[in-house]
Amino acid sequence: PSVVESDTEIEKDFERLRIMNLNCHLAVLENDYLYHIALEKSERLKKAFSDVKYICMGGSPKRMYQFAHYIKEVIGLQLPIGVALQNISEESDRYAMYKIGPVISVNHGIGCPSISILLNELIKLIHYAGCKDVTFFRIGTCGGVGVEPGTIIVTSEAVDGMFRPEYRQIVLGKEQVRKTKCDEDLVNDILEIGKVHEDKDGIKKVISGKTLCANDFYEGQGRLDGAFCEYTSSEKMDFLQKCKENGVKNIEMESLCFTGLLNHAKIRGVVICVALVDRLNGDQVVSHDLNIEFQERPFKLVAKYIKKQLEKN
Ligand code: R2B
Ligand code: URA
Repeated sequence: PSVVESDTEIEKDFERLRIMNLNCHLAVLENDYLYHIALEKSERLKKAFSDVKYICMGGSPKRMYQFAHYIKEVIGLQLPIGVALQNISEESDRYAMYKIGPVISVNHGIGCPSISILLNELIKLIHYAGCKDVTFFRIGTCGGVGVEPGTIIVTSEAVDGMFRPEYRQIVLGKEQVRKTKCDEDLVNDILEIGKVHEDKDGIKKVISGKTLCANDFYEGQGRLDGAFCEYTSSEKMDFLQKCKENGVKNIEMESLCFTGLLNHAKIRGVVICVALVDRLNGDQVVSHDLNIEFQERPFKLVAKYIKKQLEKN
């Protein structure tokens, strides 16, 4: 291409980035290695990922491998004979990522720093690949607040430990604040699917409410069973009661960053978590078969949504 043409391309790219509140420096970055997912800005990347519409994220690599297989069956995607689902990011050994037609299934690890790195690289990936109208899902687990274990909570808004609906990050010595609402239409669509399929197809109760996002599993979530605890059992219960009064239905560890970054980039996203425990009744999460069945519930809900959307288009 002539210099004039490529200058125009850079200008267009700059404008696209600016509109999405993304980093305009990316427009002039010749090489970009997405280190933690082991992918590189290239024509090859564009070809391989331009059809992506849904990015499903969850904590554990094993669960997201299972989700990849599950969604493959639900949307009826056929792989060529002898070809298995491959972990695209195997080389990085940080995240495990699978592509199933227009769907990406990827694990984000635990906590905001871990999901933040992945979101940065995925947002760059969909920008470089020129993907349109991408929807992000976090399908995870949580502790419920006054909800029965097995209930699915669709986050309306994420709040921090002070009940502020804000994702705060220190950038260059200053606090940067981003809003943390989930996409309202998307929340309602998911709730509607929940209503239609309640008690059928392995989907049980689906509710919506605020999600408290903590930076820790133990003290950060007011547990009495961590290595550290400098509060009483009744102080813990007072706090959980306060959560309830503030409309908090569940506690987990990534929703602030997930909603904060996606909102800022004007990308649609929703957090859907299954409660493994009701924190009003205890702290211990035990691993048992029922837990595995619980963890499949958000899969089923999201798969139904994706299938329905694909059938529409
Ligand atoms: C839910 O479960 C994990 C902690 O056990 C964490 O990633 C979360 O948000
Ligand atoms: N994940 C959390 O962060 N908290 C819980 O109580 C359960 C799962």
